[in-house]
Amino acid sequence: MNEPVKLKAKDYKSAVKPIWCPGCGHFSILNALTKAFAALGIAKDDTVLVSGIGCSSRLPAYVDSYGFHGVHGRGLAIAQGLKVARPDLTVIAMGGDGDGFSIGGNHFIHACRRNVNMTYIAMDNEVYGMTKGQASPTTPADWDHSKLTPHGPGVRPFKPAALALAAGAPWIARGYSGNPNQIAKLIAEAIEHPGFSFVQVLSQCITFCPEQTDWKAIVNEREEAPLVDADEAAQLFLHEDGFQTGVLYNAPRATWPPSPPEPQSQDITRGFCL
Ligand SMILES: Cc1ncc(C[n+]2csc(CCOP(=O)(O)OP(=O)(O)O)c2C)c(N)n1
Ligand code: SF4
Repeated sequence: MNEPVKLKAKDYKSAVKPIWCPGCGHFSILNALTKAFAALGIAKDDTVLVSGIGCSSRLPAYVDSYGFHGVHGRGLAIAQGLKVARPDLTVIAMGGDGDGFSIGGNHFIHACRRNVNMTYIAMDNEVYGMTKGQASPTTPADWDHSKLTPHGPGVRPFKPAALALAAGAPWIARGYSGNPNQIAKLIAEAIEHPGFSFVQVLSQCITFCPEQTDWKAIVNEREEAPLVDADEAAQLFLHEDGFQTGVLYNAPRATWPPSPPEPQSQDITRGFCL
């Protein structure tokens, strides 16, 4: 990481005021991200936030760093390319569950597999908020609030942590928008992790899923240390309820691209007849 700077969380906010609905969970993630930046002393000029499209993907506009509001589902592709070209930068991609697990699902699994040294924050409200409340890949099968799926989508929701693990993600965490201090810690750890770090944040959409205020009673902080064994993590991610928070899995592995080999000193006399 580059030389730390001394700034307060509020110094990382841009002049653009968020247009999220009052009570939207995404506010917490914005606050947590700027807190994490202040804690790590992140230099604004060395930081790039990349997003797709959605309410969540508006976030880079609200932070005073470099930003790229990309194309729906393609934030991770842009972010990985950027990090490979400019490994000196702190690169963070973000977006919603629709953006990341539906149209961007392919990029998500390959980003986990590739393991470029960057962070991805999935702002998961289990719904397409921006387009007025359709079911997403993480919507419960019986969620019957949308006219498009009056009896619920009827399809088993994705388990993002299990998917990330199966695809090879070396570092997996989960936060909740009701606990911004915890999200700030998770994001700071994610940035410091030497590889692809995936933070799923359960972020309530108060407008289309007001019932998500009930999450407060269900979410629980995992007390155990992060798992390092992939088999144990698979057991956890396949069988848990999806509401445990904290760093859940931490098993660093070689990043991509591999470091170029050190230049070898060459014996220039070889091959010459002296
Ligand atoms: C290629 C393309 N397809 C569809 C859309 C329409 N669209 C915009 S945002 C969005 C879903 C956003 O949902 P999510 O990513 O979960 O974020 P949220 O708004 O809930 O934060 C969709 C389908 C689009 N902009 N581009
Ligand atoms: S529609 Fe939902 S996700 Fe979008 S700003 Fe409003 S509360 Fe947030």
